[in-house]
Amino acid sequence: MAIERTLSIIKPDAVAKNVIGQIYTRFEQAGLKIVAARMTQLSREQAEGFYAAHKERGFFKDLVDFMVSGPVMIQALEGENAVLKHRDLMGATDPKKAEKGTIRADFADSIDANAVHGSDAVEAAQVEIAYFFPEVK
Ligand code: RTP
Ligand code: MG
Repeated sequence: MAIERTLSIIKPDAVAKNVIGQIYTRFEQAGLKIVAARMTQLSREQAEGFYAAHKERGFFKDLVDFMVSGPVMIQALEGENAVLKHRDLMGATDPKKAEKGTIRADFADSIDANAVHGSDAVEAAQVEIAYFFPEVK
């Protein structure tokens, strides 16, 4: 299986709940290694640029408003099958539909405040990692 990298964001709701460590433990226990990390508060420009693929969607403004509402913890994760493995740890976008034991089932409150972001494909991960960690090769 291929060693991949994926971009992960612990969103403002989960940072506010003080569960960064619990989420990091899940990454580590799944064999995902943190290869870059930064806590920051996103500007509107950064959040809009990051979610540009969604800019025509009805939820875009709510998504950007939420992502700039407080600090986020951004990390690049590396490991076997990292993109899918991370998506499995996250659970479904809507926490009400997320499987028990996933990050969103355990820590998220709503489809807007859904605790984590994860790249959805290897190509997207490369773009997203370069967006936040241009120094990481
Ligand atoms: P993410 O990009 O944050 O990892 O989430 P995802 O792949 O599971 O979901 P995506 O379709 O990429 O949507 C990005 C974020 O937009 C919000 N959303 N709201 N109200 C809605 O119907 C709706 N759909 C999506 C969610 O917060 C989602 O994480
Ligand atoms: Mg997505």
